Formats: sequence, structure tokens, C-alpha cells
Amino acid sequence: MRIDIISIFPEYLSALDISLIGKARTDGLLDIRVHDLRDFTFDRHRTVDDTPYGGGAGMVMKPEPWALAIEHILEEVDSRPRLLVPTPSGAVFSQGHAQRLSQDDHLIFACGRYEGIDERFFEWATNVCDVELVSLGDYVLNGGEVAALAMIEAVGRLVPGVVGNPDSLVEESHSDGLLEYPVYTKPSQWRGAQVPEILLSGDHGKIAAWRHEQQLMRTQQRRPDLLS
Ligand code: 6GU
Repeated sequence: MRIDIISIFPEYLSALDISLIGKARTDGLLDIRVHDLRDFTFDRHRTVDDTPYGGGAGMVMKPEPWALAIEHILEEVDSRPRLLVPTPSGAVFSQGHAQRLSQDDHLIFACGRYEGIDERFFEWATNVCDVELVSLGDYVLNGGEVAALAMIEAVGRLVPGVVGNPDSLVEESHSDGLLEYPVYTKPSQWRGAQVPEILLSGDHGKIAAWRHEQQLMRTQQRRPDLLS
């Protein structure tokens, strides 16, 4: 899978060099390229923003550098990429999004800052990409970079081969619409707390039933919205 990220803070994305995603890049499973939006400006100050028409606080990102950056990326491919725009006014990103996006060949993340990107950019982009506005949740970050990191990790780990043991993708929170069951490791007795007896019983049927019960209880208690 190819992933392009456009940002005015390309250094923010250096976290993608490490751990699981970094390994997937060196293994050739993920082709991740980071672009500096300011490379697509031509004035002395490399300007990417300006004041909003109609007034108001903050600055708005100019559409032209974004269009040039996308055109630069499109020159290298012949398919129609998906353009993901992290924004608190997008649809809330979920495991379902991650699963769907992990099937794509090419994602582009446009990480905006300030009050957002000139609306005309989105209209233009729909001619060359499948555009989706996505949010991490109902709170405000300073820009799309942290959100893009989260989404790329959620998507990237579902690309076949990125996670060594694919079984670990099956029994995890949200993969079946429920929260994960509690887990334990050695020692069986720790500071007076005992591992639930059933997990030591060797009865795999009973263990599976107990774990499912725990999933339902946890989800009911912490995330009742997932059950309705
Ligand atoms: Cl995707 N972007 C920004 N700037 N803030 C957010 C967000 C995204 N998701 C939640 N808050």
C-alpha cells in the first residue's frame, strides 16, 4: 500500500520510521512518503495561509499549494487515490474505516492546520480523488498530523503481513464490536491477586465462554453505546 502525507510539519511524521510501521516500510509492505506543503509555494515566505473572507479569527489555508501537492503525487500513479482529510468536522474514524481503508492501494492524507483549508480545494479534489473527511473524536487538535498518525497505524497494521501473527488481529477490541476480554500472565499469584481459576483449567470451551461473558460485561459497563 502507498500512503502519501502532506503537512507543513513533515518532522511530525517521523514516528512512522519506528516500531511496527517502520518495519513494514523497510520490509516494503508500506510505501509511505511525506511531503512538505511549503515546497508547493513560490513566494519568498512560502505562504500557505491567509485571512478568511467574511472575517473571523484565525487563518485559512490557501487551496493552490494543496492542489499542486496532489498533482505532484498523481504524476507518479495511474489510479485514483483516496484523499483523507483529518478534521474535527469529519465523520468519526472507526475500526470499520480502518478495515475498509486497509483494502485500498493508495491513500493520501492532507494534514491541515489553522481554521482549515479553503472549501474550493475539496470540490477540486473530488475530480481526482475519492475524498473523505475523518475525525478522531469530539475534541480539537491543533492540526491533522496526530490524527493521521493514529489512522495510519490503525490502517497499516491491518495490511496483510504488517502484524506478524494475524490471529492477534481477530481477538482485539472493536474487531467484533465488543471490548477485549481481560488478560493475565505469570505469575498466577501477584501481590495477593490470583489469576481467575478458569484460565488455569485447560478447558478451552469454558475459557472461550468466560471470555465472551467478560467482553459483554465490560462493554455494558464502559461502552453501553456499542451494544445498542
Ligand atoms: Cl482529525 N483533526 C483535528 N485538527 N482535530 C481533531 C481531529 C482531527 N479529530 C479530533 N480532533
